[in-house]
Amino acid sequence: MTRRRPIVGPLLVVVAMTMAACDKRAPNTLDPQGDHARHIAGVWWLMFGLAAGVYLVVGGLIIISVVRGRGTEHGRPSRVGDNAFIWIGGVLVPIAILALLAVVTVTTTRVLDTHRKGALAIEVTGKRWWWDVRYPTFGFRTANEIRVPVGRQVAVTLESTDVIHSFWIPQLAGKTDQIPGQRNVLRFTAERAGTYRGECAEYCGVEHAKMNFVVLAVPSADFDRWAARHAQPPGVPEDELAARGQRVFLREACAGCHRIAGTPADATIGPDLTDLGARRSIGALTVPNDRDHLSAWIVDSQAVKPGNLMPPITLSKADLDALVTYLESLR
Ligand code: HEC
Ligand SMILES: [Cu+2]
Repeated sequence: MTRRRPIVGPLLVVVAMTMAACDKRAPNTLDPQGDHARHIAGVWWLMFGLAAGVYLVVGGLIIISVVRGRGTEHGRPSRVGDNAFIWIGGVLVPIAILALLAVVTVTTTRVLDTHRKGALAIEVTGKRWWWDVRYPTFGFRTANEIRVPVGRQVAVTLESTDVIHSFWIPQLAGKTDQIPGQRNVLRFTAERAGTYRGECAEYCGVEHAKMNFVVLAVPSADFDRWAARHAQPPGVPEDELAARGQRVFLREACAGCHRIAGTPADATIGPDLTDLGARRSIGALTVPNDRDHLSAWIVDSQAVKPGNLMPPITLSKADLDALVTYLESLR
């Protein structure tokens, strides 16, 4: 009985993986919601089908040889010549399968690169360890949340200013490297509205695992409304506390690293905070964006995301309170 145990572990892993694949919330490459990911999933299924076919044929032949093999000991001649077997099974069939896959891969790659008319340009720069997002047509930038219109192609220009990152939205598009000094363009169309999780898919340093983002695919009209609103810088805060928070922001080191449109703060070392209040998370999906997490982040982001490039900042309780009120009012 004890000898069977070793199989339990691997079996549990397979069951867990199957369940994870069925979980709609998980970013699943086999649940494509965009043209790019759909084409890739198609190639995957073809490869899987061919591999499964080869497996079954080879497995079947092994079983036949085991069952019938003993008969040949008594001198009965083999019915299939050894040479024909090797030429067909070992040379022709593999060549045919690999040739088919090569053609399908090259054709798919070309389809993925097709530029459609009216595509929306977005520029995403990978940073240690967050994503700078710019909409050149509208002239604004944001971070870690990429809004795209459903049914319209987006052409995402991918760059990096430090190390190599890789941009991956499993349900919408395949991985594309972000390499310093090179611009790669990724084109995809979201087919259905939804929130899709994205990941950095290239190990890039200590906080690689906390370098995530979301793509919010919204109906075209909603996107246009959002874009028009975000093209306007936020006004002067009316609220007394928020106004004090703005003074704190401009007085402290914050303005040396961050940008808030419509204010003198114009640095790009850290994420643009112009629409911070509208963001769902802080620290590239590390913690939810609410007052408590934001305060904790400002005081000591190193405790939240160790090794990230924002230093701890000492503020009085009143200043911190005002600052958080100001930042949460930005949307
Ligand atoms: C030395 C540069 C630097 C200074 C100074 C700095 N930050 Fe940051 N900040 C960063 C970097 C880099 C990140 C991105 C961290 C990450 O996610 O890896 C960041 C992230 C943030 C975020 C999260 C944004 C998001 O969308 O994830 C907030 C909010 C923030 N900073 C506010 C502040 C405030 C307020 C101050 C001043 C009290 C400040 N920062 C000072 C560099 C800086
Ligand atoms: Cu990365």
